[in-house]
Amino acid sequence: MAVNLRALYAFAREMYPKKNPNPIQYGTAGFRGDAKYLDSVMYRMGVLACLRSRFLDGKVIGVMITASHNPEPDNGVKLIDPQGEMLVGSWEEIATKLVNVSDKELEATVAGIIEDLGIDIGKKSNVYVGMDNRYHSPQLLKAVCDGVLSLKGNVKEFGIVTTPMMHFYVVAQNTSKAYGLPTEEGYYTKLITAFEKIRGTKLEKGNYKNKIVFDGANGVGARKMLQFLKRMNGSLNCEVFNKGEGKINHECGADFVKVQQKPSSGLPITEPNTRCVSVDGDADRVVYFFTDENGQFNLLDGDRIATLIADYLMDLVRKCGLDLNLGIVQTAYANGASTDYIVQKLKVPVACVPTGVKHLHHKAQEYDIGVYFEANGHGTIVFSAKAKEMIRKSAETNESSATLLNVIDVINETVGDAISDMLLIETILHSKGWDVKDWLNTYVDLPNLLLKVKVQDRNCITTTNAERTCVTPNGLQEGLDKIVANYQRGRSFVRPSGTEDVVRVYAEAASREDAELLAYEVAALVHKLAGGVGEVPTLPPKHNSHI
Ligand code: G16
Repeated sequence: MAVNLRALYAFAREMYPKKNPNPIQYGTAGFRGDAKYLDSVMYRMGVLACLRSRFLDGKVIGVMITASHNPEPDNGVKLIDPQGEMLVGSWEEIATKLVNVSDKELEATVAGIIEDLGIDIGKKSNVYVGMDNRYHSPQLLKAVCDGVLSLKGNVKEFGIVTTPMMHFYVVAQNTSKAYGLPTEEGYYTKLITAFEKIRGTKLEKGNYKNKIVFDGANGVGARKMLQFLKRMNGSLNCEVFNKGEGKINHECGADFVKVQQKPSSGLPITEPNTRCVSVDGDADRVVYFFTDENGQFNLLDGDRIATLIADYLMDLVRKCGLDLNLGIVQTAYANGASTDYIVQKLKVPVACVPTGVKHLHHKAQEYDIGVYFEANGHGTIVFSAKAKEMIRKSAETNESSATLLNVIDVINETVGDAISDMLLIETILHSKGWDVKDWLNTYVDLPNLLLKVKVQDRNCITTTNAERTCVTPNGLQEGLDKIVANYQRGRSFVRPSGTEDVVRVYAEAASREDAELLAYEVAALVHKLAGGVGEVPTLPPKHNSHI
């Protein structure tokens, strides 16, 4: 097939000229930024996805247009590798190079990539594209498609989907449909069938009540949850709010609830202890929360989800009589109390890796059953091929193994999937006869706080030891250590965000007051040593938990 690389430059110059003068990086989860600069980035990612597919003998590569938890006016793009994983690290570097060259250099850069990697440009190329419901997404989707078409690749559009649905479609197609059908119906059918099989007809048990309130973050998750419910025949009693009437992620959604440590707005909750679930803008993260009879807000975040799931799975595996090892993967954001609980009570191996599900996913694959969750609610469970085979065989004679097989089908193993995670959590709470209070009672979180600090260049902060130790700028880690030493059970770390132009500061301590003091002391130090912009962060005068 003759592919004319000259067409690349013509397309770029006429339709998708590069407007952003500042360099942009493939970050924690792809490129993110103000949508007005992203046309050229999308076009070039279409080109790259096409090349990657050819490099991998025509395997389907996914492209998801979303800025996930970021507010408007941001948008972004993530590439999905054939097994539903995030794009491999070595291609992240290629992606960064490709989006930063000038329009004139595009043709030569693409020719260089083809030559360096020995890509056979005559091979087939297949790219799947989907988008969230931000108003600029359709225009950006067209740019991705044009990128693929300019290299004569095949492109299939999936319209408005959640990020995990795109991951599902990619792996379903690449496994010749063994994972499921690569369609919206295929996705719903797989998850709902498994969920309803486990749940049976008795919808309430012990303290478990079949009633949840769903906060859709005004994103795509709300629409898809409504589609789930249409097909569920009442097996889950769920009311959906923040369906798109307001701005995406604005005062709602999983990130807001986790960071602000308060309920989303737009949820008419009158009954105390109502089980509420919040997803983010593209529905790849989930957290639970409730307000008790004393008006106290309680958060059940990714750490709680990981421990609940690990406990349930270990019990089930024991009943199956199978010799399978299970491990949990966390990041530095994991609450110290959750890690203690995993080590001391669950007695499960626990690993700590840098932020980003791409890191957690790979580590989790080292176990027969790997449970990974970031504290922000982003995560899933992966089962090795060996584990699945053993469970499948055992299911012929063992009822628990048959249940475990269905549990595997409720899970979207490719990446964090807020709705799939929620169905699994509901399955577990139902099976244990638990409500949110029983779940909360498993351990007591250390009070904690997350702050953002604006600096001139966040990349001046570099870290090691799974982001728990700061390498540069000079003196920051030493200063941080001195501050932390003054707090009982104090722990703090700083790192540059890979999705927003900020430095993140995390702090936890024995009391809420101390956690807040510690966070602001560290934030002020970052501001001083890392080129802070604007006011020095200071503790608000009447500090409470809703900072
Ligand atoms: C993305 C990543 C997550 C990460 C989050 C925040 O989430 O997929 O793994 O925890 O960004 O990253 P950072 O602290 O580097 O900004 P999402 O939901 O925005 O795609």
